[in-house]
Amino acid sequence: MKVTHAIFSIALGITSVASALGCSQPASAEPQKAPRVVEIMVHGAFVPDKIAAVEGERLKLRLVRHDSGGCTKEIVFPSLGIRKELPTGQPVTIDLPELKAGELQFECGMGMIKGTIAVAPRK
Ligand SMILES: [Cu+2]
Repeated sequence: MKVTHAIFSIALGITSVASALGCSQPASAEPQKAPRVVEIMVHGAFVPDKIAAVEGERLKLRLVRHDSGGCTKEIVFPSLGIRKELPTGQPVTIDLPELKAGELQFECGMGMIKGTIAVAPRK
């Protein structure tokens, strides 16, 4: 009898743990789409240097620099006030804010190498 009771308690315990885990997912009021990951290779240039996007989209840029020249050691988004160092061989991610329609420029720290994110207006 005692054993039966113990087993029942354990079973009950497992059930409540399982249901607690099931509820641990945060209930978001407005489900946001995960940002789109765009890989950019940096090797004396940004490859690709033209990226197409749509208004309201969120991008996560993943940059890997392969060269070690001074020019590409930084990436700058002048209009967003973003400046990031690009250590050679180390992936760097940049989360961009929701994109506005138009052309978003990015460049190296000296403004010599450039790239563009062309953001098409949403219909
Ligand atoms: Cu440069």
